[in-house]
Amino acid sequence: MAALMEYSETEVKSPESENLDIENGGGLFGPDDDFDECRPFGKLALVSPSSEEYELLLETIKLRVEDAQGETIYEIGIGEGEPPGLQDEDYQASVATLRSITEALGLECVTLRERTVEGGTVAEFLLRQKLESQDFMEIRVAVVGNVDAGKSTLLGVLTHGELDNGRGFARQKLFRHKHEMESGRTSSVGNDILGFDSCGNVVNKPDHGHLDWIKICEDAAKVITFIDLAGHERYLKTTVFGMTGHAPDFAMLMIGANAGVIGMTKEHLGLALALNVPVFVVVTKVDMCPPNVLQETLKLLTRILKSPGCRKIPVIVQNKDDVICSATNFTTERMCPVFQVSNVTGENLELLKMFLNLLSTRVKCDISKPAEFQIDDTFSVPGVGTVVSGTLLQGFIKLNDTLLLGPDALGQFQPIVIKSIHRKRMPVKEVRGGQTASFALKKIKRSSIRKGMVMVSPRLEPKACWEFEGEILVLHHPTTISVRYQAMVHVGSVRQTATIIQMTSQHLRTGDKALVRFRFIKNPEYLKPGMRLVFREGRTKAVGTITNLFPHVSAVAQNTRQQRAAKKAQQESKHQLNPQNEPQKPSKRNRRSRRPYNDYSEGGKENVQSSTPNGASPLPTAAPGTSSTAAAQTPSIAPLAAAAAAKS
Ligand SMILES: Nc1nc2c(ncn2[C@@H]2O[C@H](COP(=O)(O)OP(=O)(O)OP(=O)(O)O)[C@@H](O)[C@H]2O)c(=O)[nH]1
Ligand SMILES: [Mg+2]
Repeated sequence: MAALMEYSETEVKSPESENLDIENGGGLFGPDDDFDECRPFGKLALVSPSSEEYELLLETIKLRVEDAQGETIYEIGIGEGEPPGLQDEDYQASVATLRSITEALGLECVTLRERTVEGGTVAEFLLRQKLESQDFMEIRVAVVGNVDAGKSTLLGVLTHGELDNGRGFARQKLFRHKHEMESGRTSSVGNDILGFDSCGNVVNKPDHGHLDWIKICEDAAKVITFIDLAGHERYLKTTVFGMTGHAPDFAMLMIGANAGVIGMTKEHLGLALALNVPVFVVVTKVDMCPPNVLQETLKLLTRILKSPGCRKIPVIVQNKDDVICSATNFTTERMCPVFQVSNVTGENLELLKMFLNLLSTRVKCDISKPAEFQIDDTFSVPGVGTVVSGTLLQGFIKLNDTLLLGPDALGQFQPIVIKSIHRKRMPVKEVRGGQTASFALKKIKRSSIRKGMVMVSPRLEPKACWEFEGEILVLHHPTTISVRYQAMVHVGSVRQTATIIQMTSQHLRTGDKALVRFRFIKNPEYLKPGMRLVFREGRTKAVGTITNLFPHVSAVAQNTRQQRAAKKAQQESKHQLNPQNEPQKPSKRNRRSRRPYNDYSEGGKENVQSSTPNGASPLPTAAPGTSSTAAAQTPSIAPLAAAAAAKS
């Protein structure tokens, strides 16, 4: 992620000079920031409120808890423009009022810390909704970092409560495949959960190394789902899918203290930044790292985080106070807490657990909107049938609901009934926006469902699209990107090769921005404007946002067997190569003789054919007197340019 990660030495201040004022949120918050909204009343507000004031306080706390999806951190003894601290009597009265309010609202009230300052006592309390045993808050944390950083090991240690031996003991519980066991390398998207009860205690109790997820979910008020990703470059495609398709709330970037910021570390950090996922860093293996090497690692990390490409404020977490401050201010996205732990000795793991317990959902999902569920995996369960798993992005789904599943290869959606619902292996009756779930579906074969499909409420009248427009920034490309360039597009759980069919610049180089129109090569997809996208192929990377969709016009046979056969016959008769932007897989024969994507020598150009669903050319019509081939070679960028100009 060159453009993102480039950092200039001159911009960077030494870590010592950046001694952050953690107590005051590291100087993060200007007067206009949300931070002040936390204290709309003076510091004496809770001392002896009138009944009106009491009602107002109750309403404010209720709103704050609802806003943060079920919990908030409340401070006592701090008021705007007043010196912090309450005298003992006032402090006790304030705590009593707070407890009475939390009781009335059905909240658990846990003291996080009490500090003595000049004006008296200041304290923070965690207010967390008491939930029924079936219900729990859910936070997803994607775990990224270079190979061997200790990602799977840390998750094994956190979720199973047993320390590692430094030789791969703890990670074994995380592996999904035999080859992962043998090589010790994660290659897929793994999952494990860590539950906290309403008082913040870990509820994971492994039984002979086995974790009972249902028991954890029943006992927990909050469940952290870790998405264990692969560090090896070879599995980057899967790691990007884990970051885009599993909708993480946070990214935990892991760095081996002795190895430092190497390999895929910057790549993964850049990915999290590009997707606007707040990052915190965990430096592992501090037990086996000489102090000077650890200092070097931290110094380089600090430098990278502060660089113009990242614009983060690193906070080295050393004690509980730092944890509370960084957790309270973490959602601002700019703050980046850095932990230093050992999976072998257990050093600082308690601080990390405390931080995880205080994380709260960053995205507010509207459950009043029509349901929209993105599928990230499919299974065939003996005795149950087809099961799909994924994230409910908005709305509400309950048992026996009928949703629309799609789009299929023709861009169509079919009604489907929800047979059963599971959240973290626990059978439930309903699932709300922001939660992950698995659904058993009636009368459908697993083979007809692919990752990237959605299940949505019929109220949405979903439309699939072959083409979409995105505003993209090229983070890295060795040469130039031009029209007809193909690469893998990741948007949510959609992962498919797409061709650039138009763009506002003739060529794009590293660091360039443009409005680009893409076309999927295989299937139409369900997308929405505003979604973040990653566009990559080898070392080429671009990120951006979807700005416009061009819906699939009609269900005219796009990829039917007959059409494929007809096209194949036509191609064979002409002994031509299959064009690169056809919305279908080339035949095996053509795949063998396929030329590189960027080989646009004459023969290739001549093969450009119309490929829109309704048979119209996806490119602008040729001006009178020019052949359609010529038009295809030099597509007009006028419509996009006009759109760009209008936008600016
Ligand atoms: N001494 C020591 N060894 C550790 C620590 N954490 C992990 N290890 C060891 O480091 C090795 C690599 O750990 P993994 O958990 O497999 O690393 P990973 O980041 O999951 O690697 P990939 O899945 O391949 O990306 C294992 O042998 C662990 O036992 C630690 O804190 N101290
Ligand atoms: Mg691993």
